[in-house]
Amino acid sequence: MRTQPGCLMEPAEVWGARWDACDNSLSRRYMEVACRKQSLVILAADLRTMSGLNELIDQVGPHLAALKTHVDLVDDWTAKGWADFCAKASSYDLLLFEDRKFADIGPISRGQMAGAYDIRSWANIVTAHGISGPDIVDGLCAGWNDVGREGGVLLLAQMSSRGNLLELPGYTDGMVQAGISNPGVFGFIGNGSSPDELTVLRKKVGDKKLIWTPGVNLAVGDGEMGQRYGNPNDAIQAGSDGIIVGSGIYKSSERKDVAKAYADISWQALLGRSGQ
Ligand code: S5P
Repeated sequence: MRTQPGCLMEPAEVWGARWDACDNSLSRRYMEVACRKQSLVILAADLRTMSGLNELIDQVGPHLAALKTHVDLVDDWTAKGWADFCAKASSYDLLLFEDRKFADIGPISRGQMAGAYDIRSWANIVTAHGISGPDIVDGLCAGWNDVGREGGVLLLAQMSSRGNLLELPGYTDGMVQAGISNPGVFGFIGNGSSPDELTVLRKKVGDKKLIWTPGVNLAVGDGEMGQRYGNPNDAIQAGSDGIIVGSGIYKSSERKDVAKAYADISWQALLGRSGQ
């Protein structure tokens, strides 16, 4: 197998069983990007102006593996401004992940991939809740198919926020069962604030799907309005394949250095894991 440019190790060697078992083409793309960038950091770019977003990505883009957006947060959104921003993200070798948290029935979710934001045309990955049943994944994939593209769905199996109802008995199991055999499922969202919960989720999921985790910050503990944070190294060690970090990076006065610190921690944790 060919070594990725800039990567000193083969993705298969670094990712081990995850690389061999994954059944969604984007999952391998992500694992390759992570090796090239030596980072498992997905930036939650939760800023509300296009200039702020562009400045942020220029500051930290080299240290990221993917970019997570909330397109409906942006006050001065325009189609042209967004297209330029997506092109900039691609120039930093980043997969684009719109955290839309779709939740409706399949046909409506398909339509919501279009609309004013036309998510299907630029996002590689989207999030979805499984509350409406497993067909939402097919609806979202049909949305990409409508414009001749392919993408992957991240199903929310756990959440990082206090008191969330995904903690009710049976929900996480149901979500994993619904998604584990669907090739349109890129992976699952797990609770980055709890290594114990992540260990349990990884056992349920096995190696076939990725787990990405929000609720990660170097300052562990309670955040604003019910958010909870765990340590990035602990999350990767417990089985997360990507740490979603927002305010831990964009609220820092040293964004570049902090992004690099998260990248280094995540990469070293992955290397430690593959050596186990
Ligand atoms: O359970 C979740 C799922 C998600 S996708 N908890 C979360 O916080 N998120 C998202 O991760 C949330 O929408 C936000 O964009 C990001 C966390 O941001 P931070 O500033 O707390 O790191």
